[in-house]
Amino acid sequence: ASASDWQKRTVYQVMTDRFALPPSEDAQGKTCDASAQLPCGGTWSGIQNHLDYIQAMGFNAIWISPIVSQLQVPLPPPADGTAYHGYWPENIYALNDAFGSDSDLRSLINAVHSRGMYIMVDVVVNHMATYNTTSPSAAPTSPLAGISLNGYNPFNQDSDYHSFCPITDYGNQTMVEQCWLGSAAVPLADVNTEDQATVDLYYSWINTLISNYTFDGLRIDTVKHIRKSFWPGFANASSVFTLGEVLDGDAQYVGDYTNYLDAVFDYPGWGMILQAFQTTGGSMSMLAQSIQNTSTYFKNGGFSTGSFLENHDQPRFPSFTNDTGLIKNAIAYTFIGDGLPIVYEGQEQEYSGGAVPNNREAIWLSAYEQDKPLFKHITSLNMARQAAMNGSSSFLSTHMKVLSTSAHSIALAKYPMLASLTNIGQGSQGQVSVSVGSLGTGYSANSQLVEVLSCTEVNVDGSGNLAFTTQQGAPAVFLPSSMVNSKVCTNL
Ligand code: ABC
Ligand code: CA
Repeated sequence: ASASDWQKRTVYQVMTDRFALPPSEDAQGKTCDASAQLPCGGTWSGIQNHLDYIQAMGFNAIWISPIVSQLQVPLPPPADGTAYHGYWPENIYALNDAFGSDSDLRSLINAVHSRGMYIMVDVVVNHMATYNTTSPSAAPTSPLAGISLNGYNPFNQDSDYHSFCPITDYGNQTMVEQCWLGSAAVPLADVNTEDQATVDLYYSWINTLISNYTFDGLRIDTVKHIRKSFWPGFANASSVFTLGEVLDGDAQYVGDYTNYLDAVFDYPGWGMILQAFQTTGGSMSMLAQSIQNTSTYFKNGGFSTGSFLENHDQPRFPSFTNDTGLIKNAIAYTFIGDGLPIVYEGQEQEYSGGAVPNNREAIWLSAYEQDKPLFKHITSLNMARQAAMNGSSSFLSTHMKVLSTSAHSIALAKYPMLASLTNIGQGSQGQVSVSVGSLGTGYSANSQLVEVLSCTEVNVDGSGNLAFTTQQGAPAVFLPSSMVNSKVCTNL
């Protein structure tokens, strides 16, 4: 599937080891202590068995953890833990048998496709993970000292890697690209992607992987750690939508990568969402500025981004605040903009784990409860986005605009959707006051709207003013009444 196919979707991020146990073990109430960094037993068959849960929230795409065979470390594990997450490749031509068999994976992909959903696979091509047997407490001093490449496929020679050097200065781009991530105990041996044979090998690997399994898209790990000129050929060889991870807060730095891949995660915007909604003192004008930066520095502005509030690498949002007003606003932000909305498993359950590894709680511990407030909130946002898309053919090609900001609120329009977000907090009522007529939002005086999160009807007055009061610091998302069906609001 292409970038424009994906633009119509919303994505649920599945961390395979933590989402669902295989059907035979599902009811056994197995525990999972995220802090132990050990495999908890989630599998591809588990995901397949719980697609209803994901679809019930309105998602029509999933992103799964990397699928290839992983480095095994001795137990008890080193400080970095084990490869339960899938980001420690050792053999890129074999599947990770902890997640199931080849036929389990194919069965999952078929099940996803038969529901009309897409599946995105995560891939790691910057490094192979290694275990330093000689001095796991000290940094390696020479290339691959203490490391055996027995069993690696491919890249089982020292010469397949850049010479060892740790990344110590993220401001030095050559170092970022050619030195090594990871720790002394588990160095992530940096593949020599300057070598043309290695480049060709990766291009052919991704081409085969995609055609063999019919994945619809790629989440690409560690994009800033390989030279930019590597990426267009890789993306072409995959022939599907590419969404890259460039972990940096600078919009200009991150945005340039959209000239090499279809899209990148909106890490700069994420930082601004955090500052805006983490407390009742966040700045709305800084958030507005970041929207401006996205339009300046990203190819097609926000259209070339993946929009997220949480992922498996960052502390969960409710670890910063338990104010449900703030949490709902921050989640809403990811659904009303130009980027591809992505929700990390567990957000719907209001999981609140802090930094890695505590942000990787098993979802089965929630019993896949569908009555939770955030499960319903996310469902409403998915339904509203779908209704906007169905209601107006221009929704997907219209850039979100900032209408106004005030101390505690920001009004945003992406016709036919109009939103007002606030960081006033759950203890307060919010006053929405927007003049719609003069702003090119597509609304006019006397329009009949529905605020779709509370399912309340509201009319724009004769002079084009929209006034609305939100309760408990909630966000407000409006659509024209004519577009609101019973999937969005059962009472209407
Ligand atoms: C494990 C343990 C951790 C332990 C670590 C040493 O070992 O879990 O508790 O601290 C995988 C696993 C991790 C594992 C690592 C290392 O491998 O998931 O659990 O950590 O073994 C991607 C993936 C990530 C994955 C890998 C490796 C890469 O999403 O899940 O990790 O395949 C860098 C990379 C980024 C990478 C990330 C983990 O490391 O660039 O691709 N993520 C600065 C740098 C970033 C850097 C980041 C690290 O620090 O600029 O490049 O990310 O925290 C902002 C700034 C940013 C700044 C941040 C901290 O602040 O703008 O620039 O980022 O404001
Ligand atoms: Ca590299």
